[in-house]
Amino acid sequence: METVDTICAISTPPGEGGIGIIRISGPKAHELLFKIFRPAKTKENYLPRTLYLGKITNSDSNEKIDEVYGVLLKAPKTYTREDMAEIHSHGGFASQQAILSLLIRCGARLAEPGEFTKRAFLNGRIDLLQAEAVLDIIQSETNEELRCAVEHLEGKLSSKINTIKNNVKGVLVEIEALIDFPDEEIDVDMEQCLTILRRTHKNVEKLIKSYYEGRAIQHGLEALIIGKANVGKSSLLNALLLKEKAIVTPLPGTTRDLIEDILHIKGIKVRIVDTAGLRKPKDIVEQEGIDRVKNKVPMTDLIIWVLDGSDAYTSEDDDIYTAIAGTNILVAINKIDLPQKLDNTKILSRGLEFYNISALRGSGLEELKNGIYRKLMGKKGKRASLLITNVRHREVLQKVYEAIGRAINCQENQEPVEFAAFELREALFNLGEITGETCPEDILHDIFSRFCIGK
Ligand SMILES: Nc1nc2c(ncn2[C@@H]2O[C@H](COP(=O)(O)OP(=O)(O)OP(=O)(O)O)[C@@H](O)[C@H]2O)c(=O)[nH]1
Ligand SMILES: [Mg+2]
Repeated sequence: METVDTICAISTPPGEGGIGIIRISGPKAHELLFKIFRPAKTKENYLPRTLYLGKITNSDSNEKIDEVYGVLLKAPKTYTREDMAEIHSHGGFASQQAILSLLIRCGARLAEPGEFTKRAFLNGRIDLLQAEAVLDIIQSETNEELRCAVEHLEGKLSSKINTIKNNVKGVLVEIEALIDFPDEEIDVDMEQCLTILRRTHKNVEKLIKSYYEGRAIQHGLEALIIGKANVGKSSLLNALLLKEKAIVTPLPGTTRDLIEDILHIKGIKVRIVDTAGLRKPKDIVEQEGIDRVKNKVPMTDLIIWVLDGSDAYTSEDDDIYTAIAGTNILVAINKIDLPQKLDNTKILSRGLEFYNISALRGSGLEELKNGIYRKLMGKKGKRASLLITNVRHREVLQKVYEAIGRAINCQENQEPVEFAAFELREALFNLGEITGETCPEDILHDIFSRFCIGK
């Protein structure tokens, strides 16, 4: 892929910084650098990947703009596989803007969002999955998210997708031989083809299923703190967050609205939501608060049901259980620092997992957090080896899954092989969309426009 123009952009974040880096990529990258960069010591040959001290000067006015390092990077061993150059200037707004303006005046074009990475993709250095991983790395907030994105950038997911693609292609080649040479005695082991398809079908399914876990790592899951008034729900929220997010008072009915914040547990983001105590409402504000909680119950990922260990179990608690029964529940018995009055037979008989805590003293919270993690991530507590985190990948894989499934059916029902071949071609086309080989231009545009300028 030949790119004609040379692009430039400020690649470090806007604002004041120790240094700021301007990147240039394209056939004229080196020429443009030397139009504005005066090295302190001129050399006959400038080595690539070496920092040279010098000044950026406006050759028209001879005005000096900044003292910088200039770096040359030679194609094809660069991020974009094109000739590149970098200017490491002082990280001030005026200096960087002035350098950028000079470059543009000399013939460079301001890069579009993600255009450096797009060129790396178009020039075949990385596939589309890896390009998307670059964006995920930039946007990672937790270690687990980062680990997942780095794995994708390293090409682990690409290689998994390629294995699936090669298996489908292998079977398709066999079947197409039958279609192309119907009169010849071609020896195709249909049983073996079916075995390969069934195994591939399973592998695609596993990847699709990993999306839930992947999404949990990337976008977070929600846990709703629910219970009677005054049992210590807001105190629990504050204790988990280690800050006074919600108002706590000895008065029942303190919390009216939903109050939420993000908690990181073992690398996953959990949106913890404190709610109004569930009781007979005393006014319309409280009624509205309670309605909001009840509406949220069916949609949440986990309910943390808080009970007051220093108080008796009442019919109000039974009403709460009726409202949440059947959801993913974990019980926190709070106020264990006080003499205990709670009879927990109903908790035990319903087989609910419970933790004794004191939100006030901070005791039992680590165990509770581990419980929250396990409940959210399913019983296994150990993540799948490779995760899908991107909804685009999941949707395309779903199509692949269905197409392979239909191909298997055609074979099992001994329908004409043309039918299975049609489905497998469809699956291959979709797999190519994931890695970028057959990805339509508008989807590519969509993906790269989510990047920042300069990446
Ligand atoms: N001794 C003791 N008191 C606690 C504990 N947790 C909360 N409290 C007290 O219980 C009272 C109610 O606490 P909140 O956190 O406001 O209870 P809540 O469930 O949010 O109450 P509403 O918002 O009214 O539904 C406050 O006086 C807290 O200090 C605990 O672990 N031990
Ligand atoms: Mg409260």
